[in-house]
Amino acid sequence: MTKPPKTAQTAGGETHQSAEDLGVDALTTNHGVPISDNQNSLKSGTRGPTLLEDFVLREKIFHFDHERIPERIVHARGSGAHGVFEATDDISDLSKAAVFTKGEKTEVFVRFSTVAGGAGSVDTPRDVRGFAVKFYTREGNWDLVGNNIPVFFIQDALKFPDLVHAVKMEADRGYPQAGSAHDTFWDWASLMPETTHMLMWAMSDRTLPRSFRTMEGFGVHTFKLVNAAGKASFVKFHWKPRLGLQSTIWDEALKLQAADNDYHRRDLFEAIDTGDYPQWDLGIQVFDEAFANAQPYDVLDATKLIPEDDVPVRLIGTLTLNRNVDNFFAETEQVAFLPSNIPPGIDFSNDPLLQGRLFSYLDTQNSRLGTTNFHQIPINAPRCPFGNFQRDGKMQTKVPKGRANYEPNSLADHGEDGGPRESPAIGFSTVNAATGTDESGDKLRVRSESFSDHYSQARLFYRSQTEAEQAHIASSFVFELSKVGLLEQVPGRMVSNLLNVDEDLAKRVAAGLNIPLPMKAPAAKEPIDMEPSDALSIHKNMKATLEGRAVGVLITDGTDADELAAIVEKVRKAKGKAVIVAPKVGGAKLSDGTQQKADGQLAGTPSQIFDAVGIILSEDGCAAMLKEGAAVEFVMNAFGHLKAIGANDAAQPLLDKAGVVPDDGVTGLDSKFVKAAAQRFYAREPSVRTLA
Ligand code: HDE
Repeated sequence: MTKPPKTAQTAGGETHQSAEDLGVDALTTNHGVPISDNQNSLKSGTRGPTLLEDFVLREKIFHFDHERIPERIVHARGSGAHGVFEATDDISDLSKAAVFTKGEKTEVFVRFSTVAGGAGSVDTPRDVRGFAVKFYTREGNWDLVGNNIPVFFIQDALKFPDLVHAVKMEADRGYPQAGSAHDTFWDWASLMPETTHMLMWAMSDRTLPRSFRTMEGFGVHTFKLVNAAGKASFVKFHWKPRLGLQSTIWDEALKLQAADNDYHRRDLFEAIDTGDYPQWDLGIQVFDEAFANAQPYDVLDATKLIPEDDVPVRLIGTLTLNRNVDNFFAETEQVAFLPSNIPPGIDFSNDPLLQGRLFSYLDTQNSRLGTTNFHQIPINAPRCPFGNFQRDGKMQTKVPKGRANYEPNSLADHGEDGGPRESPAIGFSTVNAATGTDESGDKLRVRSESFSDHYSQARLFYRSQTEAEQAHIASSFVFELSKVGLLEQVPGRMVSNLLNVDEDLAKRVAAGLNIPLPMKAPAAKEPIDMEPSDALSIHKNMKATLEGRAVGVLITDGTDADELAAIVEKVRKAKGKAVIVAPKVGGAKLSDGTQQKADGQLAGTPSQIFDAVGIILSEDGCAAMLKEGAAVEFVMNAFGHLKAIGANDAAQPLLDKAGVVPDDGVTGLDSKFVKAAAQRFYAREPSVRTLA
């Protein structure tokens, strides 16, 4: 809070007391004038009109009226956190960037986001997640502005506004607020075969992450690393979550929207707040031009990935998020990521999507943050010294001294400060290595022939999934295309594209929609079969650990105190979080007469927010729960969402009423439960819902 000046002597010699002298933090106007009354506006008489003279009122309302800034055109809803990146491997042979010096610790700020929804939308729609990292390196900021999917919908930046218009709420009706299950998205996507690969990812459980902490991140584009000798290599960046991959399933994601709109934001904040710091390893796939030229796809095409089996991911550092923001607006809202922020040692490739981004982000910050001086906002300012001759502009907060605002200058010859100078030895210089593309310089509005295969990698993705994952993909296409209302031509057109990916998938989707199988769409280039890759599956990259997972334990009056204590201890020992749920938040009276407080009230703490549930009831408690819809749903949804259920004998009638059928995931409260709680039981799924 701004403090008014200290005690001062007036010309007449009397002393004025400041608020500080009175031992209070004075509330002042923005210009430092102490405010005596923050409850009442200035009126003419006790019941008269408010006076224009009231500068306290006017300033307060004026500022309030302008508290909001335009939300991001995409990725409006996000959650951010501070952290540190530590380089753990020596890659000086590949890059001279200081951020990669083994042992170097660099401060970072990370913002995760959904793409289509507005800032106030929900956390769990089916949507791509942004994974943007700002490294405040000692050679300037490096912003790796990626997503949780390694490829993108389009190949050329010119199509981005069309993609975004099609996926965001429809222009006339203003809905849906988030998510792609509507006419205009599928109309556009089905007319754009290059979207097919990313659509496979979007329709998979990748777009339903369990937590930001359990998703991968990708730089998407091919970048370059440049070493001290100026030698360039191609590189793809990956973030690998230490907790392994985990996703929810669609019914659960839908129910999470009802249970907690802030599910991911809360999860991230609470994890950091309790010292359970999320971590990712930074991985690189490095390759040279000879490799690039030998692939059946173009490494400059952002709709293509490089299979990890072809170029293994090498881990070179660790990201730890260890501090929540102090203020959401000042930090998470005002952070401005720029893919064009890049330090010496890293460089761009000619990916036409990346090239377009280099302009867009700088431009958008001006309309969002209102000034070209947005880099001076604390969350955006480099941590290393920085300076140049750019001057003035709105919201200029720096007060440069002297006359040096141009370059070259000879002011130093005159004993004045001449200002900073360019430094060829350490400064960023664009690497001139060939990139395998036509760089003849002819002006051509074309798409390279090498970008024309839209289906091989979509097929690769589908065929790399487990059976359960394939069923989820087919079912998502059915769900989304079933939401296409007025444009009857769209679902068939989409299925005709899918016939190029995999005939079985196309048939499943057509059957799920109950439409005839259309003719295969002509492909610009016939797809080829690529070797399936385990890295593309979530299920093959999950970790059977309770770390980062939460177990909801339902109790009632009469619950056995020892049984409860034992299960809480087991979960805690396995590094999980036990959350006690009871009909009343004040808790329940346990068998030993003690009052056990609850972490959540049953009606507001449904099982979809947990990874597994324990049900520990007394006989009377169970009888009461049989008449409690929220208790029946607690169990029924845990079962339907393929989670482990550990229950004591007295809870059996509730399990029966909820339709629980014994399987490996339904256990007693022994250590079998703790093991089961770290998994999902996908084999159960065909018995609880019809999948395409
Ligand atoms: Fe973005 N994107 N994007 N994007 N993007 C924005 O920048 C844009 C693309 C991504 O947490 C905007 O500051 C164009 C790919 C993330 O603040 C905007 C193109 C990838 C974020 C913009 C793309 C991304 C954004 C909106 C095609 C993954 C959120 C506000 C050429 C590699 C960053 C803003 C944050 C945000 C433009 C394509 C990721 C409008 C023109 C590909 C994670 O400038």
